[in-house]
Amino acid sequence: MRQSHQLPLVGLLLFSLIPSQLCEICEVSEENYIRLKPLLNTMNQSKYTRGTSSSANVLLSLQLVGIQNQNLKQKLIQQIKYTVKTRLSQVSSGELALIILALGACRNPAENLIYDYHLIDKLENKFQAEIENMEAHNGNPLTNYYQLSLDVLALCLFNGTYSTTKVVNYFTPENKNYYFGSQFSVDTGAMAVLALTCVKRSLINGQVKTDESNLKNISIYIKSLVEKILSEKKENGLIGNTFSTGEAMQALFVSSDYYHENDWNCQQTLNTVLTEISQGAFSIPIAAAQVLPALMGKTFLDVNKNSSCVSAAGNFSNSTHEPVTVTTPGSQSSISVNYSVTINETYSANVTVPNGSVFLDVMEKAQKMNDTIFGFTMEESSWGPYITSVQGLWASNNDRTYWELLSGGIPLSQGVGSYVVHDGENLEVRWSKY
Ligand code: CBY
Repeated sequence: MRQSHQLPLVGLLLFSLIPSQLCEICEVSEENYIRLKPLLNTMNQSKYTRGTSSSANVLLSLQLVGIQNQNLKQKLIQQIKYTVKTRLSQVSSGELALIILALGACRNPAENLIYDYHLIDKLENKFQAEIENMEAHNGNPLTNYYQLSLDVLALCLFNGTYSTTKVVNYFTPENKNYYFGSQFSVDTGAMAVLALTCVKRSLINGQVKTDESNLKNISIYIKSLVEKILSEKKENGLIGNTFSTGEAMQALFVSSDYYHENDWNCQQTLNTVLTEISQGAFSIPIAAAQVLPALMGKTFLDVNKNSSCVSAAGNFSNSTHEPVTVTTPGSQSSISVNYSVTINETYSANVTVPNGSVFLDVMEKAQKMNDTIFGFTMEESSWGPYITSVQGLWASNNDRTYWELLSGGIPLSQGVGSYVVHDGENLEVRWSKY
Protein backbone atom coordinates (compact mmCIF):
# COMPACT_ATOMS: atom_id res chain seq x y z
CA MET A 1 0.00 0.00 0.00
CA ARG A 2 2.64 2.47 1.08
CA GLN A 3 4.81 1.46 -1.86
CA SER A 4 2.15 2.38 -4.40
CA HIS A 5 1.92 5.85 -2.85
CA GLN A 6 5.61 6.32 -3.32
CA LEU A 7 5.55 5.33 -6.97
CA PRO A 8 4.44 8.68 -8.42
CA LEU A 9 7.10 10.39 -6.33
CA VAL A 10 9.81 8.06 -7.60
CA GLY A 11 8.53 8.66 -11.12
CA LEU A 12 8.75 12.40 -10.65
CA LEU A 13 12.27 12.10 -9.30
CA LEU A 14 13.35 9.93 -12.22
CA PHE A 15 11.73 12.30 -14.70
CA SER A 16 13.66 15.23 -13.31
CA LEU A 17 16.88 13.28 -13.77
CA ILE A 18 16.30 12.70 -17.50
CA PRO A 19 18.75 14.90 -19.39
CA SER A 20 17.01 17.75 -21.16
CA GLN A 21 18.72 17.25 -24.52
CA LEU A 22 16.54 14.58 -26.10
CA CYS A 23 17.92 14.17 -29.60
CA GLU A 24 14.63 14.88 -31.33
CA ILE A 25 14.63 18.46 -30.10
CA CYS A 26 18.29 19.13 -30.69
CA GLU A 27 18.34 21.98 -33.15
CA VAL A 28 19.55 25.57 -33.23
CA SER A 29 17.13 27.82 -31.38
CA GLU A 30 15.69 30.90 -33.09
CA GLU A 31 17.84 33.35 -31.17
CA ASN A 32 20.90 31.49 -32.45
CA TYR A 33 19.91 31.58 -36.13
CA ILE A 34 22.37 34.41 -36.57
CA ARG A 35 25.17 31.89 -35.99
CA LEU A 36 24.12 30.07 -39.16
CA LYS A 37 24.59 33.18 -41.27
CA PRO A 38 28.09 32.25 -42.49
CA LEU A 39 26.60 29.08 -44.02
CA LEU A 40 24.00 31.07 -45.93
CA ASN A 41 26.59 33.58 -47.06
CA THR A 42 28.75 30.79 -48.43
CA MET A 43 25.86 29.21 -50.30
CA ASN A 44 24.74 32.61 -51.57
CA GLN A 45 28.06 33.74 -52.93
CA SER A 46 28.99 30.59 -54.69
CA LYS A 47 29.34 30.92 -58.43
CA TYR A 48 28.16 27.33 -58.98
CA THR A 49 31.01 26.48 -61.25
CA ARG A 50 31.62 23.35 -59.24
CA GLY A 51 29.05 21.32 -61.10
CA THR A 52 25.54 20.20 -60.53
CA SER A 53 25.96 18.12 -57.42
CA SER A 54 27.01 21.23 -55.56
CA SER A 55 23.98 23.14 -56.89
CA ALA A 56 21.64 20.27 -56.13
CA ASN A 57 23.02 19.97 -52.61
CA VAL A 58 22.58 23.69 -51.99
CA LEU A 59 19.05 23.73 -53.41
CA LEU A 60 18.05 20.67 -51.38
CA SER A 61 19.40 22.26 -48.24
CA LEU A 62 17.62 25.60 -48.82
CA GLN A 63 14.34 23.82 -49.59
CA LEU A 64 14.54 21.57 -46.54
CA VAL A 65 15.16 24.36 -44.06
CA GLY A 66 12.56 26.62 -45.70
CA ILE A 67 14.72 29.52 -46.76
CA GLN A 68 12.83 31.92 -48.99
CA ASN A 69 15.68 33.13 -51.19
CA GLN A 70 13.82 32.84 -54.51
CA ASN A 71 16.57 34.51 -56.48
CA LEU A 72 19.18 32.00 -55.55
CA LYS A 73 16.78 29.06 -55.85
CA GLN A 74 15.81 30.10 -59.38
CA LYS A 75 19.45 30.33 -60.41
CA LEU A 76 20.09 26.85 -59.05
CA ILE A 77 17.02 25.38 -60.71
CA GLN A 78 18.08 26.88 -64.05
CA GLN A 79 21.51 25.38 -63.73
CA ILE A 80 20.14 21.96 -62.83
CA LYS A 81 17.66 22.16 -65.71
CA TYR A 82 20.50 22.90 -68.12
CA THR A 83 22.42 19.86 -66.90
CA VAL A 84 19.35 17.65 -67.21
CA LYS A 85 18.80 18.85 -70.79
CA THR A 86 22.36 18.73 -72.05
CA ARG A 87 24.43 16.17 -70.20
CA LEU A 88 22.27 13.80 -68.20
CA SER A 89 24.14 10.78 -69.54
CA GLN A 90 27.39 12.03 -67.96
CA VAL A 91 25.81 12.66 -64.56
CA SER A 92 26.69 10.03 -61.94
CA SER A 93 23.95 8.06 -60.17
CA GLY A 94 24.29 9.94 -56.87
CA GLU A 95 24.34 13.27 -58.61
CA LEU A 96 21.05 12.42 -60.32
CA ALA A 97 19.61 11.23 -57.01
CA LEU A 98 20.52 14.60 -55.47
CA ILE A 99 18.91 16.42 -58.40
CA ILE A 100 15.68 14.48 -57.83
CA LEU A 101 15.75 15.14 -54.08
CA ALA A 102 16.39 18.86 -54.66
CA LEU A 103 13.73 19.31 -57.34
CA GLY A 104 11.19 17.24 -55.48
CA ALA A 105 11.67 18.71 -52.03
CA CYS A 106 8.70 20.34 -50.39
CA ARG A 107 6.06 20.46 -53.08
CA ASN A 108 7.61 23.14 -55.24
CA PRO A 109 6.88 23.90 -58.91
CA ALA A 110 10.26 22.61 -60.12
CA GLU A 111 9.03 19.14 -59.13
CA ASN A 112 7.51 18.79 -62.61
CA LEU A 113 10.97 18.57 -64.11
CA ILE A 114 11.35 15.14 -62.48
CA TYR A 115 8.43 13.80 -64.45
CA ASP A 116 8.93 15.81 -67.67
CA TYR A 117 12.43 14.39 -68.02
CA HIS A 118 11.65 10.90 -66.64
CA LEU A 119 14.35 11.28 -64.03
CA ILE A 120 13.15 8.39 -61.86
CA ASP A 121 13.46 5.91 -64.76
CA LYS A 122 16.89 7.28 -65.54
CA LEU A 123 17.95 6.85 -61.93
CA GLU A 124 16.70 3.26 -61.93
CA ASN A 125 18.99 2.64 -64.93
CA LYS A 126 21.98 4.31 -63.35
CA PHE A 127 21.45 2.34 -60.13
CA GLN A 128 21.28 -0.84 -62.18
CA ALA A 129 24.57 0.09 -63.88
CA GLU A 130 26.19 0.48 -60.43
CA ILE A 131 25.04 -3.03 -59.48
CA GLU A 132 26.26 -4.48 -62.78
CA ASN A 133 29.65 -2.87 -62.27
CA MET A 134 29.83 -4.45 -58.81
CA GLU A 135 29.09 -7.83 -60.32
CA ALA A 136 31.79 -7.39 -62.98
CA HIS A 137 34.44 -5.74 -60.80
CA ASN A 138 34.80 -7.59 -57.57
CA GLY A 139 32.03 -5.76 -55.71
CA ASN A 140 33.20 -2.27 -56.70
CA PRO A 141 30.47 0.10 -57.91
CA LEU A 142 30.99 2.71 -60.65
CA THR A 143 31.02 5.38 -57.94
CA ASN A 144 30.78 4.54 -54.25
CA TYR A 145 28.33 3.56 -51.50
CA TYR A 146 27.63 7.15 -50.55
CA GLN A 147 26.11 7.55 -54.00
CA LEU A 148 24.39 4.14 -53.97
CA SER A 149 22.75 5.17 -50.71
CA LEU A 150 21.58 8.43 -52.30
CA ASP A 151 20.17 6.35 -55.17
CA VAL A 152 18.16 4.07 -52.88
CA LEU A 153 17.01 7.07 -50.86
CA ALA A 154 15.71 8.94 -53.92
CA LEU A 155 14.09 5.82 -55.42
CA CYS A 156 12.46 5.05 -52.09
CA LEU A 157 11.18 8.59 -51.48
CA PHE A 158 9.88 9.05 -55.03
CA ASN A 159 8.28 5.64 -55.52
CA GLY A 160 10.86 4.34 -57.96
CA THR A 161 11.39 0.64 -58.46
CA TYR A 162 14.20 -1.11 -56.63
CA SER A 163 14.61 -4.61 -55.30
CA THR A 164 14.46 -4.79 -51.51
CA THR A 165 16.31 -8.11 -51.66
CA LYS A 166 19.18 -6.49 -53.57
CA VAL A 167 19.31 -3.70 -51.00
CA VAL A 168 19.53 -6.34 -48.27
CA ASN A 169 22.26 -8.19 -50.17
CA TYR A 170 24.42 -5.19 -50.93
CA PHE A 171 24.07 -3.05 -47.81
CA THR A 172 25.33 -5.49 -45.17
CA PRO A 173 27.34 -3.46 -42.62
CA GLU A 174 30.43 -5.62 -43.25
CA ASN A 175 30.57 -4.60 -46.92
CA LYS A 176 34.01 -3.17 -47.76
CA ASN A 177 32.41 -0.19 -49.48
CA TYR A 178 31.60 1.38 -46.09
CA TYR A 179 35.33 1.59 -45.45
CA PHE A 180 38.27 3.48 -46.88
CA GLY A 181 41.14 1.23 -45.93
CA SER A 182 40.40 0.29 -42.34
CA GLN A 183 38.58 3.56 -41.69
CA PHE A 184 34.78 3.48 -41.47
CA SER A 185 33.38 6.29 -43.63
CA VAL A 186 30.87 8.13 -41.45
CA ASP A 187 29.49 10.06 -44.44
CA THR A 188 28.77 6.78 -46.21
CA GLY A 189 27.33 5.02 -43.17
CA ALA A 190 25.09 8.00 -42.39
CA MET A 191 23.70 8.15 -45.91
CA ALA A 192 23.07 4.39 -45.80
CA VAL A 193 21.15 4.73 -42.52
CA LEU A 194 18.91 7.37 -44.12
CA ALA A 195 18.31 5.16 -47.16
CA LEU A 196 17.67 2.00 -45.13
CA THR A 197 15.34 3.87 -42.80
CA CYS A 198 13.30 5.03 -45.77
CA VAL A 199 13.13 1.46 -47.10
CA LYS A 200 12.17 0.18 -43.67
CA ARG A 201 9.36 2.71 -43.35
CA SER A 202 7.94 1.81 -46.78
CA LEU A 203 7.93 -1.86 -45.80
CA ILE A 204 6.17 -1.13 -42.54
CA ASN A 205 3.58 1.10 -44.24
CA GLY A 206 2.91 -1.69 -46.69
CA GLN A 207 3.83 0.57 -49.65
CA VAL A 208 6.35 -2.07 -50.66
CA LYS A 209 5.79 -5.79 -50.10
CA THR A 210 8.52 -8.18 -49.08
CA ASP A 211 9.10 -11.09 -46.78
CA GLU A 212 9.56 -10.63 -43.06
CA SER A 213 13.26 -11.53 -43.14
CA ASN A 214 14.19 -8.53 -45.28
CA LEU A 215 12.57 -6.16 -42.82
CA LYS A 216 14.35 -7.86 -39.95
CA ASN A 217 17.71 -7.65 -41.70
CA ILE A 218 17.28 -3.99 -42.52
CA SER A 219 16.67 -3.26 -38.84
CA ILE A 220 19.79 -5.22 -37.92
CA TYR A 221 21.84 -3.25 -40.48
CA ILE A 222 20.59 0.10 -39.23
CA LYS A 223 21.46 -0.84 -35.67
CA SER A 224 24.95 -1.96 -36.61
CA LEU A 225 25.64 1.12 -38.78
CA VAL A 226 24.41 3.42 -36.02
CA GLU A 227 26.84 1.73 -33.62
CA LYS A 228 29.69 2.28 -36.07
CA ILE A 229 28.73 5.93 -36.50
CA LEU A 230 28.57 6.47 -32.75
CA SER A 231 31.94 4.81 -32.28
CA GLU A 232 33.43 7.56 -34.49
CA LYS A 233 32.24 10.22 -32.04
CA LYS A 234 35.10 12.42 -30.88
CA GLU A 235 35.61 13.97 -27.45
CA ASN A 236 34.38 17.37 -28.65
CA GLY A 237 31.20 15.83 -30.06
CA LEU A 238 32.10 15.77 -33.75
CA ILE A 239 31.24 12.50 -35.46
CA GLY A 240 33.91 11.37 -37.95
CA ASN A 241 35.18 14.84 -38.80
CA THR A 242 33.80 18.35 -39.27
CA PHE A 243 32.38 17.52 -42.68
CA SER A 244 30.61 14.28 -41.83
CA THR A 245 29.00 15.49 -38.61
CA GLY A 246 25.88 17.06 -40.17
CA GLU A 247 25.00 13.89 -42.03
CA ALA A 248 25.77 11.73 -39.00
CA MET A 249 23.34 13.91 -37.02
CA GLN A 250 20.63 13.32 -39.62
CA ALA A 251 21.21 9.57 -39.40
CA LEU A 252 21.00 9.69 -35.60
CA PHE A 253 17.81 11.79 -35.69
CA VAL A 254 15.95 9.15 -37.69
CA SER A 255 17.32 6.16 -35.79
CA SER A 256 16.81 7.11 -32.15
CA ASP A 257 15.11 3.74 -31.51
CA TYR A 258 18.46 2.07 -32.06
CA TYR A 259 20.61 3.72 -29.42
CA HIS A 260 20.29 4.81 -25.86
CA GLU A 261 19.73 8.44 -25.03
CA ASN A 262 22.99 8.56 -23.09
CA ASP A 263 24.97 7.30 -26.08
CA TRP A 264 24.88 10.67 -27.76
CA ASN A 265 24.92 14.20 -26.40
CA CYS A 266 23.36 15.95 -29.35
CA GLN A 267 23.62 19.40 -27.79
CA GLN A 268 27.38 19.03 -27.42
CA THR A 269 27.70 18.05 -31.09
CA LEU A 270 25.54 21.00 -32.09
CA ASN A 271 27.61 23.46 -30.03
CA THR A 272 30.87 22.22 -31.51
CA VAL A 273 29.51 22.55 -35.04
CA LEU A 274 28.42 26.13 -34.24
CA THR A 275 31.94 26.88 -33.04
CA GLU A 276 33.38 25.39 -36.22
CA ILE A 277 31.04 27.59 -38.27
CA SER A 278 32.32 30.69 -36.50
CA GLN A 279 35.87 29.62 -37.34
CA GLY A 280 35.04 29.50 -41.04
CA ALA A 281 35.21 25.72 -41.41
CA PHE A 282 32.33 25.49 -43.89
CA SER A 283 33.68 27.84 -46.52
CA ILE A 284 32.69 25.89 -49.62
CA PRO A 285 29.03 25.76 -50.67
CA ILE A 286 28.63 21.99 -50.53
CA ALA A 287 30.11 21.81 -47.04
CA ALA A 288 27.70 24.49 -45.85
CA ALA A 289 24.78 22.78 -47.61
CA GLN A 290 25.51 19.38 -46.08
CA VAL A 291 25.64 20.61 -42.50
CA LEU A 292 22.70 23.03 -42.49
CA PRO A 293 19.64 20.71 -42.49
CA ALA A 294 20.69 18.85 -39.34
CA LEU A 295 21.28 22.11 -37.49
CA MET A 296 17.67 23.05 -38.20
CA GLY A 297 16.45 19.63 -37.09
CA LYS A 298 15.77 18.44 -40.65
CA THR A 299 16.72 15.23 -42.43
CA PHE A 300 16.57 14.05 -46.03
CA LEU A 301 13.60 11.91 -45.04
CA ASP A 302 11.59 15.14 -44.68
CA VAL A 303 11.94 15.70 -48.43
CA ASN A 304 8.60 14.26 -49.37
CA LYS A 305 6.55 15.26 -46.40
CA ASN A 306 3.54 16.92 -47.96
CA SER A 307 4.50 20.26 -46.56
CA SER A 308 6.06 23.27 -48.19
CA CYS A 309 8.89 23.32 -45.63
CA VAL A 310 8.28 26.94 -44.65
CA SER A 311 9.95 27.89 -41.42
CA ALA A 312 10.88 30.81 -39.25
CA ALA A 313 14.32 30.54 -40.76
CA GLY A 314 12.97 32.07 -43.96
CA ASN A 315 13.39 35.48 -42.38
CA PHE A 316 17.04 35.43 -41.64
CA SER A 317 18.21 35.26 -45.20
CA ASN A 318 16.76 38.39 -46.71
CA SER A 319 19.54 40.84 -46.11
CA THR A 320 22.30 41.20 -48.66
CA HIS A 321 25.66 39.82 -47.80
CA GLU A 322 29.07 41.30 -48.04
CA PRO A 323 31.57 38.74 -49.27
CA VAL A 324 33.64 37.29 -46.49
CA THR A 325 37.16 38.39 -47.18
CA VAL A 326 39.65 35.82 -46.11
CA THR A 327 42.70 37.66 -44.94
CA THR A 328 45.87 35.68 -45.02
CA PRO A 329 48.24 37.29 -42.55
CA GLY A 330 51.51 38.32 -44.10
CA SER A 331 50.59 36.88 -47.48
CA GLN A 332 53.62 38.59 -49.07
CA SER A 333 56.11 36.44 -47.22
CA SER A 334 57.18 32.99 -48.39
CA ILE A 335 57.17 29.63 -46.69
CA SER A 336 58.86 26.43 -47.67
CA VAL A 337 57.54 22.91 -47.39
CA ASN A 338 58.78 19.44 -48.15
CA TYR A 339 56.67 17.82 -50.86
CA SER A 340 56.80 14.14 -51.81
CA VAL A 341 55.15 11.80 -54.23
CA THR A 342 55.08 8.20 -53.00
CA ILE A 343 54.44 5.22 -55.25
CA ASN A 344 56.82 2.51 -54.19
CA GLU A 345 59.66 4.93 -53.97
CA THR A 346 59.44 8.42 -52.56
CA TYR A 347 60.31 11.44 -54.71
CA SER A 348 60.81 14.62 -52.69
CA ALA A 349 61.50 18.28 -53.24
CA ASN A 350 61.69 21.44 -51.23
CA VAL A 351 59.08 23.86 -52.49
CA THR A 352 58.79 27.55 -51.69
CA VAL A 353 55.34 29.15 -51.99
CA PRO A 354 53.73 32.38 -50.76
CA ASN A 355 52.37 32.25 -47.23
CA GLY A 356 48.67 31.31 -47.33
CA SER A 357 49.08 28.95 -50.29
CA VAL A 358 47.01 25.78 -50.57
CA PHE A 359 48.22 22.22 -51.28
CA LEU A 360 47.46 22.65 -54.98
CA ASP A 361 49.83 25.65 -55.22
CA VAL A 362 52.62 23.43 -53.89
CA MET A 363 51.83 20.73 -56.45
CA GLU A 364 51.81 23.25 -59.28
CA LYS A 365 55.10 24.74 -58.20
CA ALA A 366 56.68 21.29 -57.98
CA GLN A 367 55.30 20.39 -61.40
CA LYS A 368 57.01 23.46 -62.86
CA MET A 369 60.26 22.37 -61.26
CA ASN A 370 60.10 18.80 -62.64
CA ASP A 371 57.23 17.72 -64.85
CA THR A 372 58.33 14.08 -65.09
CA ILE A 373 58.31 13.47 -61.36
CA PHE A 374 55.68 15.93 -60.19
CA GLY A 375 53.39 16.15 -63.23
CA PHE A 376 49.74 15.57 -62.31
CA THR A 377 46.15 15.91 -63.56
CA MET A 378 43.01 16.84 -61.71
CA GLU A 379 39.30 17.27 -62.26
CA GLU A 380 36.82 19.64 -60.72
CA SER A 381 34.49 18.03 -58.17
CA SER A 382 31.79 19.50 -55.98
CA TRP A 383 34.37 19.70 -53.19
CA GLY A 384 36.99 21.41 -55.38
CA PRO A 385 39.85 19.95 -57.39
CA TYR A 386 40.36 16.18 -57.11
CA ILE A 387 43.75 14.69 -58.10
CA THR A 388 43.24 12.02 -60.74
CA SER A 389 46.82 11.15 -61.72
CA VAL A 390 50.44 11.79 -60.74
CA GLN A 391 53.39 10.69 -62.90
CA GLY A 392 50.79 9.35 -65.34
CA LEU A 393 49.42 6.86 -62.81
CA TRP A 394 45.61 7.12 -62.72
CA ALA A 395 43.22 6.55 -59.81
CA SER A 396 40.57 3.92 -60.55
CA ASN A 397 37.25 3.13 -58.90
CA ASN A 398 37.34 -0.41 -60.28
CA ASP A 399 40.67 -1.04 -58.56
CA ARG A 400 39.86 1.13 -55.50
CA THR A 401 43.04 3.12 -56.01
CA TYR A 402 43.46 6.87 -55.40
CA TRP A 403 45.98 9.58 -54.64
CA GLU A 404 45.83 10.13 -50.90
CA LEU A 405 46.83 13.48 -49.39
CA LEU A 406 48.83 13.51 -46.18
CA SER A 407 50.65 15.92 -43.91
CA GLY A 408 53.28 14.54 -41.57
CA GLY A 409 52.01 11.07 -42.52
CA ILE A 410 48.43 11.84 -41.44
CA PRO A 411 45.60 11.89 -44.02
CA LEU A 412 44.10 15.33 -44.58
CA SER A 413 40.41 16.00 -44.20
CA GLN A 414 40.39 18.63 -46.93
CA GLY A 415 41.15 18.55 -50.62
CA VAL A 416 44.07 20.16 -52.49
CA GLY A 417 42.12 23.33 -53.23
CA SER A 418 41.20 24.04 -49.59
CA TYR A 419 44.04 22.84 -47.40
CA VAL A 420 46.27 25.78 -46.44
CA VAL A 421 49.89 24.70 -46.00
CA HIS A 422 52.28 25.69 -43.22
CA ASP A 423 55.97 26.49 -43.15
CA GLY A 424 58.14 23.41 -42.67
CA GLU A 425 55.29 20.96 -43.27
CA ASN A 426 55.87 17.51 -44.82
CA LEU A 427 53.26 17.15 -47.53
CA GLU A 428 52.73 13.97 -49.45
CA VAL A 429 50.59 12.51 -52.22
CA ARG A 430 50.61 8.75 -51.82
CA TRP A 431 49.43 6.06 -54.23
CA SER A 432 46.91 4.19 -52.02
CA LYS A 433 44.16 1.62 -51.99
CA TYR A 434 40.90 2.24 -50.15
N1 CBY B 1 29.77 12.37 -53.20
C1 CBY B 1 30.68 11.45 -53.41
O1 CBY B 1 30.58 10.59 -54.28
C2 CBY B 1 31.80 11.45 -52.47
C3 CBY B 1 31.50 10.57 -51.27
C4 CBY B 1 32.54 10.66 -50.16
C5 CBY B 1 32.20 9.62 -49.07
C6 CBY B 1 32.59 12.11 -49.60
C7 CBY B 1 34.05 12.22 -49.09
C8 CBY B 1 31.55 12.40 -48.53
C9 CBY B 1 30.60 13.53 -48.91
N2 CBY B 1 29.94 14.06 -47.93
O2 CBY B 1 30.46 13.90 -50.03
C10 CBY B 1 34.02 10.46 -50.60
N3 CBY B 1 34.75 11.41 -50.05
C11 CBY B 1 34.53 9.43 -51.38
C12 CBY B 1 33.66 8.31 -51.87
C13 CBY B 1 35.91 9.37 -51.73
C14 CBY B 1 36.49 8.32 -52.72
C15 CBY B 1 36.21 8.83 -54.16
C16 CBY B 1 36.32 7.76 -55.23
C17 CBY B 1 35.03 7.00 -55.39
N4 CBY B 1 35.07 5.70 -55.29
O3 CBY B 1 33.98 7.58 -55.60
C18 CBY B 1 37.99 8.34 -52.31
C19 CBY B 1 38.98 8.08 -53.40
C20 CBY B 1 38.22 7.33 -51.20
C21 CBY B 1 38.10 9.75 -51.71
N5 CBY B 1 36.87 10.22 -51.29
C22 CBY B 1 39.29 10.44 -51.63
C23 CBY B 1 39.43 11.63 -50.94
C24 CBY B 1 40.76 12.32 -50.93
C25 CBY B 1 40.94 13.08 -52.26
C26 CBY B 1 42.40 13.26 -52.65
C27 CBY B 1 42.55 13.61 -54.11
N6 CBY B 1 43.02 12.65 -54.90
O4 CBY B 1 42.30 14.71 -54.54
C28 CBY B 1 40.63 13.21 -49.63
C29 CBY B 1 41.26 14.59 -49.80
C30 CBY B 1 41.23 12.40 -48.44
C31 CBY B 1 42.76 12.32 -48.44
N7 CBY B 1 43.35 12.64 -47.31
O5 CBY B 1 43.36 11.96 -49.39
C32 CBY B 1 39.08 13.24 -49.44
N8 CBY B 1 38.52 12.26 -50.22
C33 CBY B 1 38.38 14.06 -48.56
C34 CBY B 1 39.09 14.98 -47.59
C35 CBY B 1 36.94 14.07 -48.52
C36 CBY B 1 36.15 15.04 -47.66
C37 CBY B 1 36.16 16.47 -48.22
C38 CBY B 1 36.19 17.52 -47.12
C39 CBY B 1 36.61 18.89 -47.64
N9 CBY B 1 36.35 19.89 -46.85
O6 CBY B 1 37.11 19.05 -48.68
C40 CBY B 1 34.74 14.33 -47.60
C41 CBY B 1 33.55 15.27 -47.38
C42 CBY B 1 34.72 13.60 -49.00
C43 CBY B 1 34.24 14.50 -50.14
N10 CBY B 1 36.16 13.30 -49.20
CO1 CBY B 1 36.62 11.80 -50.25
C44 CBY B 1 34.81 13.29 -46.47
C45 CBY B 1 35.00 13.89 -45.09
O7 CBY B 1 36.10 14.26 -44.75
N11 CBY B 1 33.97 13.97 -44.29
C46 CBY B 1 28.44 12.48 -54.02
C47 CBY B 1 28.48 13.39 -55.23
C48 CBY B 1 27.17 13.36 -55.96
O8 CBY B 1 28.78 14.70 -54.82
